Amino acid sequence: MTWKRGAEAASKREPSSIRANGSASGVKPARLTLMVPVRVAVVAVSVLGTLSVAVSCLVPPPALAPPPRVREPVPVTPYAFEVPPALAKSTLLLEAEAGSTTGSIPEFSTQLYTAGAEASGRRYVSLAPGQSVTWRAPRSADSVVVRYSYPDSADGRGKDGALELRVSALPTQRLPVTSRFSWAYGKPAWGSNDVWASEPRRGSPRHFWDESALKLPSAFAAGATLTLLNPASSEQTLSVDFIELETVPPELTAPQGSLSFADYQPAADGVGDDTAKLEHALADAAQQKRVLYVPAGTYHIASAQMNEGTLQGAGMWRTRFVGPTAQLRFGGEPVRVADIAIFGGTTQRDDKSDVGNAFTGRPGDGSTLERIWVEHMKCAFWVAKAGEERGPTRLRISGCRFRDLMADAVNFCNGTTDSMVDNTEVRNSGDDSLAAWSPEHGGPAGGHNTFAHDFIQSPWVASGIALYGGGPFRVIGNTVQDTVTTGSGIYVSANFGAHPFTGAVEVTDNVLTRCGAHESDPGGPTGAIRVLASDLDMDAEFLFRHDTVREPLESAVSLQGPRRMTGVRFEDLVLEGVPLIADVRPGARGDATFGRVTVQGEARYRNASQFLFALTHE
Ligand SMILES: [Ca+2]
Repeated sequence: MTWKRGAEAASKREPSSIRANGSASGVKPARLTLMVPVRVAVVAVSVLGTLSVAVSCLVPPPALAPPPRVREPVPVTPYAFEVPPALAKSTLLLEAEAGSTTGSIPEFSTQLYTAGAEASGRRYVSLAPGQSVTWRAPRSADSVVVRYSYPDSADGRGKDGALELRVSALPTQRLPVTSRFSWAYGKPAWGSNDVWASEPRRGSPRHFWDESALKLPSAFAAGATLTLLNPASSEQTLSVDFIELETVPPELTAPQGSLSFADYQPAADGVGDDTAKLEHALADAAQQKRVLYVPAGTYHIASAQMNEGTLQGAGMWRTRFVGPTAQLRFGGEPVRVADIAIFGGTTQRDDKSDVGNAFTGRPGDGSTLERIWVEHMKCAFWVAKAGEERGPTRLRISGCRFRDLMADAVNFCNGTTDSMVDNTEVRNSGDDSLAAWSPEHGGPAGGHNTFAHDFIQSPWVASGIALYGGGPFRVIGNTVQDTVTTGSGIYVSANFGAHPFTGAVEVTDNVLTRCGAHESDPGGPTGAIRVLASDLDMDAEFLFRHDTVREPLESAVSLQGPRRMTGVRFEDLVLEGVPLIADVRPGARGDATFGRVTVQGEARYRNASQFLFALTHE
């Protein structure tokens, strides 16, 4: 989320025990009288901590806890999109720590402000000059992506270097690396035009990692040896998180009857500005009702207007738009954009501007973004502008990869409805990877939105998938790994000035590995799944079904108030390496039910708000 945490969010109702208990909101005196001993009791439970919690698992909820509400079935309203099947991943990821290395491998760590906390698997390889890491390729490929951390310059502006890649008989390949797009410092100033400091002296380093992609001159076979070397001539010790192998799909040729961007004689060298020519070509193609085909090449653009029609590239490895402000700006009519990459140059997070987002504006109803690779931007797509544009309906984002961002990858905002992100990879986003936020100031609530079969890794701030009001929603078959801070794998939250939740929120068949956070905002440890009723009561159908939680940083599930939540149900949870199944935070109100939890090893429930919260496990 970009500016919801800023001035906008700060002006909203701050969750406080005074307000929650009614003394600031005109609740009848009789209720106040009741609340006084309850508040004392909650404090006592908090002090007693684990011991009191263990007892709470063995006895029925105290008489003061409200019984779970018997709910009427929620009417089922059809979604515009069927949930598609999960597509096979085209990439194979090999962790550096699983290779053989002449370097060193730091211990597993989730300690904030360390590179380990933000690494895949929380481990990586550190390579001094002359050191290397080697893998045996389990399959053939002709391209690599390496996730690395390169030391920042003393002035924070960043510096460049290179790794060497040696693959079987191929000539040694040079893989450029840089620290320009990673590294953020200090306390974030949410909502400002410069959220993170780039000055290393501010301390508290974050966002250590970046990626470098390289297409090789030819393929290597399964069993080939891949060695990544920090050259002896380097003066830097750097870190490698993983290498990813992929066979680049064949070049897509021009669709029959299409208009070719080549006819507009673009510079296509990544240097000369092609913005005006692209806008011209897009307008011509739309007017002629033809597809605009953009051949393989690198095109330097700024913000380019695309009002309607289709932009078809030759493939996300082949047709690449670049530039510090590279962007496609939509104008309200339906669009289709497919098989391109947009690589920006965003090094700071500006919460007051949509410059630095790969896509902006409002696409028309029924628009699609397919197989698009976005890197080094603020957001891939923050949909529509609050107060100016209502989000579209039936927007589908499919088969994309959004990596190395300063904020959310996708936010279905401002009343976006009946839309879906599916089979999309998000890595290293600087805020929620995929979110649906329905701010009251942004118009009507959004709903009937779906996140399905997405693969999310290492958001360096916030959550993998986050829902903020509105509904109904489906969150189905997604994978989230390695959240770091103020975040969960899946977060369902009534805050940030959102509309109330309505309808059914179905969270099904997701796998959350090493998710949650040791601390969060609002405070406290955070579960791999988090339900937060901080600003509004949550009175809808929240059904979590057959989700798998592995090795969370804290608990599998955390439930937090101070507003009331009802209708929260977990069924068929599968838990591995989870000592704490549910963590009901002090002051939480409402109820939740856990049915058929499968646990490997010992696990327990903790209810630190047992006088206000009914926790039932069947
Ligand atoms: Ca790793």
